Amino acid sequence: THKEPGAGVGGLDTTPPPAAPFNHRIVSAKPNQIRNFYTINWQEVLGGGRFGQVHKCVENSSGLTLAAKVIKARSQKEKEVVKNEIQVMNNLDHANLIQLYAAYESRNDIILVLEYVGGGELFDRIIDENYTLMELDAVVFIRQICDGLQHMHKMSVLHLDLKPENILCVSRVTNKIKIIDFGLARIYKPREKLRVNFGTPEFLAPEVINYDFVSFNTDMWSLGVITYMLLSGLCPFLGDDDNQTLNNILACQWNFEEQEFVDTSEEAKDFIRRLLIVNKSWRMGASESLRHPWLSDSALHHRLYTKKTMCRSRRSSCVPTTES
Ligand code: PIT
Repeated sequence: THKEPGAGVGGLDTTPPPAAPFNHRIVSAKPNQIRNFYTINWQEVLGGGRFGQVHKCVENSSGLTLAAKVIKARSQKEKEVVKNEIQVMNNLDHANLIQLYAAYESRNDIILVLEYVGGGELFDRIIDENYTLMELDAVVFIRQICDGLQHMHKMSVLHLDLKPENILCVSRVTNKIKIIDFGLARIYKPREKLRVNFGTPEFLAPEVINYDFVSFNTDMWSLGVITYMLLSGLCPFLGDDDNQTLNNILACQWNFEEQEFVDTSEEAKDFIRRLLIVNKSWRMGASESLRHPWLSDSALHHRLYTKKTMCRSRRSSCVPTTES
């Protein structure tokens, strides 16, 4: 069969995922009724997030398949939060970042019409017993997350809620991904502190727990946690309860002692060690991460390809907390 350029034998597939089937758009929330323009499939739920469900939908005029995220927002204050999300997405034109197509505002909610991606959450791949995840797959996933983060950070945007649930696979057969959920994202303001609801503490950076300044490298901590989870199926800081988890994070208490890491390359471990650091200014940035040998050394990638180093555990001890 025909091979894509960049996907040579034993080489790393570095081709970007398919772009959205529309040009980047500057969106504002329209007061029109969405059902005059789109047919939303209320039966088909693509995923749930903190603020509502995502459904498959079709634009009537073009036949384009899209995704509609319904966000409950009654008060003016709640609506402003969603409009911030729209503003952030207006700045982000990149194949690894889900694209916004339109937005509709009504009395009780704002509906975001988004690029459709049908491969499910990366989280489900981590825990899927039937899917053999290799270290080289993790390289391919993490590279793309870094590419997306590099673009966001270049545009001065912080994501601040990176976790495997917010990484979508383009399809079940390729390792292409797109980052979603910009509900907590914001333009970087030096000295800004962040108050977030402690829904899933496993992914929080120490500076977020401490209510200290957040920065680009706050996202890089999350990247370290995701990398650790992809390679092992384990959660680096998970304790017996939320309190213990938070303590583990603040004490930066984590290790590679689990048997899941026996075959993991030294480069992969070094990559994680340079991200899971309490002092955020010592962590690698997105561009630096892309230059790290684990993501850039083709000889290493060839070795991983021939050795077929598996990410050993298929089961994650990070059970997602059901979100309201
Ligand atoms: C899809 C498929 C899917 C989920 C989404 C899109 C969600 C996207 C999304 C959610 C957000 C946001 C931006 C994008 O701010 O399963 O095509 O909360």
